[in-house]
Order: sequence, then structure tokens, then C-alpha cells
Amino acid sequence: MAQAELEKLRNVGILGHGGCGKTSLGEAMLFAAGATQRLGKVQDGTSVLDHEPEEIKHQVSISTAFHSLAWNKYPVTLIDTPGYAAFLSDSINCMRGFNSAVFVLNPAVGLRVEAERLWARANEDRVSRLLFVSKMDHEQANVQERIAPLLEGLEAKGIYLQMPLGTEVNFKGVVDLLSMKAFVYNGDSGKFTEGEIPAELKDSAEEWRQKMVEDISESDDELLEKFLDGKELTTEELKKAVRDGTRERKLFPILFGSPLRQVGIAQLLDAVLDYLPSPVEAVEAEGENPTNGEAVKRKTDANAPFSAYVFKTLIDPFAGKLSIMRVMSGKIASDITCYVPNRQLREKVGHLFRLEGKKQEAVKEAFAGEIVAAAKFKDIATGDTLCDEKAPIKYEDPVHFSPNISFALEPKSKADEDKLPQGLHRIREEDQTIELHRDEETRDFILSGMGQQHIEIVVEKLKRKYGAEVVLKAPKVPYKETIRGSASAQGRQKKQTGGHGQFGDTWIKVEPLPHGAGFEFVDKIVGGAIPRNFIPAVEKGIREAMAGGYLAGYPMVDVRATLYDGSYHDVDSSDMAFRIAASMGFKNAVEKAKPVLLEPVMNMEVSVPDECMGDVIGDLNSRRGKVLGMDTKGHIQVIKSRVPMSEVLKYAQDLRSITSGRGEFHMEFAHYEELPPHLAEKVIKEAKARKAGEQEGEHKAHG
Ligand SMILES: Nc1nc2c(ncn2[C@@H]2O[C@H](COP(=O)(O)OP(=O)(O)OP(=O)(O)O)[C@@H](O)[C@H]2O)c(=O)[nH]1
Ligand SMILES: [Mg+2]
Repeated sequence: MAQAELEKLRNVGILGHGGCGKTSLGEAMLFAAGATQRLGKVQDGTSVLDHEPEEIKHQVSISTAFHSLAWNKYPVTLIDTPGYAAFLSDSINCMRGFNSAVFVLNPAVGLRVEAERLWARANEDRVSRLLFVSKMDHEQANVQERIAPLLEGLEAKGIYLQMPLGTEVNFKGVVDLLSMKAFVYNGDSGKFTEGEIPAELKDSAEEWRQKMVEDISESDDELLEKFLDGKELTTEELKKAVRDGTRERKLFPILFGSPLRQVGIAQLLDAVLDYLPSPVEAVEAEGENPTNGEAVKRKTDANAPFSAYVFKTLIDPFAGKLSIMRVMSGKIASDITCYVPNRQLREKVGHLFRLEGKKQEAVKEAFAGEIVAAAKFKDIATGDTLCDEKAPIKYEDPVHFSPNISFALEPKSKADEDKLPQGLHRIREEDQTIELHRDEETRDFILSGMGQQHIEIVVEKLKRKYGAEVVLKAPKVPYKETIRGSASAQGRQKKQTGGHGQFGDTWIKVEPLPHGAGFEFVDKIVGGAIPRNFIPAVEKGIREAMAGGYLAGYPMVDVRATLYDGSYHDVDSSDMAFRIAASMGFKNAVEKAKPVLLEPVMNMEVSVPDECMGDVIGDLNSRRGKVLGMDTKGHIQVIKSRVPMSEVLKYAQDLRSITSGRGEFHMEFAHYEELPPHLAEKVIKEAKARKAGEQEGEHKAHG
């Protein structure tokens, strides 16, 4: 893009809570600008933005999508982000790619936690925003009354630049309060006429305008003085004040529309050009000099040394790996070598693309301010800074999200099991919020992610893209065992079979250690009761017994084992004999030392609207949860609690039904606590049944 074009460019994110109508708005903007030939619809699966099969199936945006359009010869790149909590990490990290956004509000629904999180992040990333009140064909009269608490919750100074014409099915356009013109739409055609304000609405339009002028003048001292002196403010003055206020994120212009019915879209696009900044107007980017750690600033200038920030990675079925970056300074072209300073990595740029929904358009180069995708980088990943090695700079790392839910995966066949790790590795390149590990005890594959729907979608992707079919199981709770008392016991192994016998004899004392201390082995053998060379075998035997547990097969923790006596046989003693003896001795001692089961307890933060709070707290109590405290954020209550993991394995699903999808939660491991006896009994019984089942299975296999 030439410099003149770059100054006109707008990189516009579409942000807002899950299901507020972002993708539909993006589609309406593309269609209005002639970038698509027909209006894509989410519910028909015809959206060019929600194009992934999983997005079409579930009718939600899972991954941020990009598409460009031109409006009045201004190039605009739309960035349609997901809104549901499980996919919000992508939206939040993609915000580093743009400095302008349309923030979608649904006053009828209120302020959702997701919107608050996005808003806070947009403040941090210094993103200028227009507020778009969408689904106006669903809004009742007096919409301002429902918008006020949203603005309050977001701590945003909103400025009404429009007055809606009609409500619900009769919503047919907007009055532009600066020009005092009415834009009346002809049905759902997207066509409109610009004309006089209908006579019966003139008075209320005047009122709205008065309010607007007052609000705008408050943002600028000079204007305020003029206004208070009773002087008329010109449209140009007002417009400039809105533009400046929006750029500085002091003001947030409010516009109305209905993407589904294509009303208000042209006026929104005009406002994008009028008020939102181009990326070259962005404040200087701040980074760090990787050689000395000093702060450095870079202007969004095509003539400065090259630097770019990779904010997203996509694995495209045809183009392969695409690293999507915002060029922060200078230019990137197909032959240069990029340097990743913090990893001292060098990679040559291959093909460059502009993303258009699921398609890509090849470009030769891209300049500061542009969003561009580079194909087939080998090691460059999301969050990397790319730069000119002679002018090194590193930008801030992406926001890290820790998974809040885990499921066990059961591969359908050996072939599926083989494909699983590789497939997940590829998915992880796109989505750093998932984690896979193998449970040491159960040998289950454990997949962790940001919510149940997130995990389900990862499983669908595994099958579709990488041919690995797996079944989801609720994970086995990782119980642990410990002891509450101290005891000593003997373990003696004596066998006489044929030639050599086996002899080992140990006396072991066990004592509880504080939480988290793990295991301690103390050797108090004196006078050669057991020869030194057998001591390691004793420790090994005890460790094996610890790992296998005593009550229900769960690993034992926080125990000190002291070997204080024993005996041996000159010929028949061996490492093996002492290992077995020690293991028996340890178990005999544990039996007398009040063994107990421990369960993992989670820290949970549940955010719900006021009216659901009672139900959610009641439900947490019924899950043995302890409410620790409460925070109020606008109309949202944040309940902090501690709940045993076994009680919240399917919490995502349950919270959804308690709150009709309006709640959000996050949990992380806190500590282990003793499992109450009646529940311990149940777990022990289940473990015994499982063991019996396994043994029977083995017998059958052998028989
Ligand atoms: N009545 C009405 N419904 C709308 C309008 N815009 C979108 N919807 C509906 O709202 C639902 C969600 O729309 P999307 O565009 O997928 O919303 P989104 O914000 O992109 O959703 P996520 O990306 O999943 O957060 C769909 O069923 C749309 O048909 C509108 O202007 N009027
Ligand atoms: Mg969407």
C-alpha cells in the first residue's frame, strides 16, 4: 500500500459479547461495500467470516476472521473476533493487531462479563471505538434508558450521534444529529433515501441534538467556553471534537442499526472513516531493546527499520501455516530475513497474503500499519516479534490464559492414538490455550482448555483436520493419599525355592509430613543390620509402594519413612528381596498410621448477573463449596469460592443451565484437602471394583 493509501486505511476490529451480532455486522458491512456479492448469514452457514466447519455447525465464531472492503475509496480491514468466553483469548490477543474497533452492544441483554473483559483490554491496548447498538429490530422504545447502565458499567462517555427511527419491526433508519438528516431504509433491501426529518419527530431530534452538542462540548475546553457563551458550534467544530475525542478514547460515538435487515450500515461505515484512526496515526509502539532491556519506541512509519508482531497463527488446509502479523514499522517483503530477537531465530519470508475470509490474496509486500499473513514459517509462533537484526526490538508478550477445565480423551483405536499428539500439536500452534498431557497414574490423555465447548470443538477439529477420533470422558479426579498418624512395622521377605533363596528383613517407621512436603527417606541403620549396598533397594521399594497407594491406588504424599532396623542373609539377600521387604514393611506401617484420601480443591471465580446470584451460591453450597467473598462489577457479581474438583467436573454445562448462558467462570487448582469419610469410602469401593475388573480382564486375557 502506498503512503497515501496507508493514511486512509482503517483496521477495524468488531468486538462485543458472545452472540451480540458481530459476524452479522461484518457481513452486512462487506455486502454494503460490495466486497461480497450476497449477504452472508450466520444462521444459514453462508458467512464468509464464520467459515470454519465447526463455526458453521455451532453458529458461533471460534476464531478471529479477516476480510477487506473499500468504502468511498478508503481501504478497510475488518477483524471479526469471537465473543463467547471460551474463545475470548483469541479476541483479546488479536487486539494487538488493530487500533480501531466497532464495539457492539445489545441493550436488551445488558452488560455481559465478556464485554467487560474486552472493553478493559481495548483500553489497555489503546483501541479507539465506536459503539454500535445492534439488533435494533429487537429493541423496544426508550433504548437510551437501557444503554445508560451499559455506559456506566464500561465507564465510557458515550455520545449519541444518531437518533433511531422507529423501534422493533418498525425500525427503519436513523437521524444523523450532526447534519440533521434522516436516512430512511426501504425494507430489508439495504437501500435508503436521505431526506428531511419526519415532521412528528423534529422536536425529539432537536432534543437529542441539544444533548449531543452539550456532551461534545464538554470534551473540549474551547468548545465548552463557546457553548456556555451561548454561541453556535459549527458542524465542522463538532465533528473535529468527536474525531479527536474518539482517537484519544475520551469519547465513544453511539450509532444504531440492524445488520440482519441491513439498516444503518452505510452510516456506520461513514463513521468508521470519519472518526476512527488509521493505523499510521497510532501512537508510537513501545517495545524493548532485547540487547540491553531498555525501552524503545517505534513510529508506524514505512521508512523506519522493519518490525512486526505476530498476533495469530492459522493452519490453513491449502496454504499451510499462516503467521498473521501487524507490521509495526518499516516494510516486509517476500525475500527478507526476519529476526526473532528473544529466540535468536532467523527465518526467510516466503509468500505473503492478505486474508479474505477463508481465501487469501497474494501480496508482494506490506508496510507499517498493515495486517499481513506470512506462509510457512517453521518456528515463528504467535507472540513473536519479527524485526531487522540491525535494529532489534521486542514487543510485549501475548496475554497468557490458563485452561480452566480438563477432560480425559480416549482414542477410538490405536491408529487414532498415534495421530493424537501430532494433531493436537498442530491445533496448539493456532490455539495456545489448550494443553495435553498424559496422566501418570491413569495413563489417560488429559486435554485442558477454556471451557467445555472449547474442548468439544478441539475434539471435532482433531477428527476433521488430523483424522484422530477420540471420545471425551470426564477426567478421573487425581486423588492422593497420606497418613495422619505415625506407626512402625516389619516387612520380611523369605522364600526358599530351589537353589538360592530370597531374604530381606526391614523395620520401617512412617510419620506424616506437612502439606506439600512430598516424601522423605531416612536411613538410621547402624552396626550393619542391613549392609549399605541394599539401602537404595529399600528406598526404591518404599517409593514404589508410595506410588501405588494403600487405600485406593492413588499416590501417597507427605510421608517420612525411616528405616531403623532389619536383618539379612549372607547368601540369600538381594536388592530384589529388600525391595519387596521394604514395600511390605511400608504398607504394614501405613495400615496402622491412619491412612486417608486427599482430594483436589479448586479456586473458582463465577461471574453472573445480579438476578442469578442466589441460585449460583445455593448450587455452590450443594457442591460442598465455600464462598470466600463477592465483588460487584456493575450488574455483575463475582463470586469467589473454593470447591472440590470432583464436584465441578461438568460445571460449564451446569452453570449454563442455571444462568441461561449468562454466567462465566474460571477455576484453578488451589490445594489438597482430606476427603470426608463417607465419600472416601465410596472412592475406595470404586477403586476395589476397578481393580477386581482389571484382574478379571487379565485372567481372561491369559486364559
Ligand atoms: N433480530 C436480529 N438478529 C440478529 C441481528 N444480527 C444478528 N442477529 C442474530 O444474532 C445471532 C448471533 O449473531 P452473530 O452475528 O453470529 O453474533 P456474533 O456476535 O458474531 O457471535 P459470536 O461471534 O459467536 O460471539 C444470530 O442468530 C443472528 O442471526 C439483527 O440485526 N437482528
Ligand atoms: Mg461471530
